[in-house]
Amino acid sequence: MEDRIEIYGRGRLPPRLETRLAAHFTLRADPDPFPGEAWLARHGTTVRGLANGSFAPLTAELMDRLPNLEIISSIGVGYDMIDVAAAKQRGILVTHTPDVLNADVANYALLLLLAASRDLILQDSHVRSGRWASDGPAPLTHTLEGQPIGIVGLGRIGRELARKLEIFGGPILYHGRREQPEVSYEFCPDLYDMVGRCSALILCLPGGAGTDRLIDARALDALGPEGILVNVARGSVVDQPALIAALQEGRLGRTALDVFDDEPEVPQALRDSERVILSPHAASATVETRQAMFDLAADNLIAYFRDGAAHTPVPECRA
Ligand code: NAP
Ligand code: 8YV
Repeated sequence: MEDRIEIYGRGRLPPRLETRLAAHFTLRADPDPFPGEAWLARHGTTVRGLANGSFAPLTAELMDRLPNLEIISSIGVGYDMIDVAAAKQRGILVTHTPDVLNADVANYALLLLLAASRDLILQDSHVRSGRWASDGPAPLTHTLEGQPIGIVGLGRIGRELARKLEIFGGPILYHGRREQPEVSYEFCPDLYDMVGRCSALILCLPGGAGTDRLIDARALDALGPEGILVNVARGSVVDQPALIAALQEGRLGRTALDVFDDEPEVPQALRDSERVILSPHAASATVETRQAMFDLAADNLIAYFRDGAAHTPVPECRA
């Protein structure tokens, strides 16, 4: 029965996922995340599942063109690009890939923090450019040892990161919508108060309407001219123009960014700044973790159509 079910492969799906899906379903792939009329006319009414390999918005309008859609399986833990309320209204289940990427994303946040605090990119260019030989050593940097570090969003990834940050021996503070009594880190209900006490701030919270521009000019000023901002969450949680202004005016020390407002576009001002480390949304991008994400995305579709229940629905879609 399974092999007659049609799955819409939205965006560029990795070969591993395509192969898994093709073994169980009829795959109707379209690399363009906004399918054209010809594709919709051929497949729009027959696809029952969707494997989402795109960061482009998945809107109510698109769902309306897929009237027999039952499940959207997203590759990744963040699902701010999917209109989950619209999906729920239409009886469509949304799943994501939590947990399997916690360690690698936390490791990457740590890597970005260390690289920013020790000016790793500048040290590298100091050697390559010959300035080491001509001018002597690069300027001194600042230590992370004993420094207070703040995390916004102490969830699955944030907690894994906090555990890793313990090696520096400084206080670990966190901000979120609620205190988590089971952890030993200090809860700070006031974001600005916490940021003002930290040498570095790491963002691990979801994107979307509830967190849009949470890190604004006031928060950046509270972090200050020696402060470091690391973002592995979503570009939308930071006021990007305010971030650029704070860097240009010397009101913020360093930033290391894996995510941006309008990916893959990155403003020239960020590209030009020596106090910025840039990364192309790569925090989960190891062979091992991506395989685990692709497999979980496939398993959600397989389990749903075989057993009627997926492994990892998003919280809004849990019974
Ligand atoms: P999670 O377990 O749901 O944790 C998210 C945390 O954010 C929760 O602890 C939540 O705490 C907090 N939060 C939610 N809304 C908030 C708000 N308005 N203000 C402050 N804190 C808020 O999610 P996760 O699995 O750790 O993933 C977190 C995010 O990381 C994803 O949604 C995604 O955007 C991003 N991510 C990025 C990459 C990458 O490649 N760069 C990879 C994976 C994930 P409270 O409920 O207490 O507020
Ligand atoms: C991407 C991420 O999903 O999980 C998330 O929320 O942002 C990343 O892991 C991944 O790059 C897309 O496949």
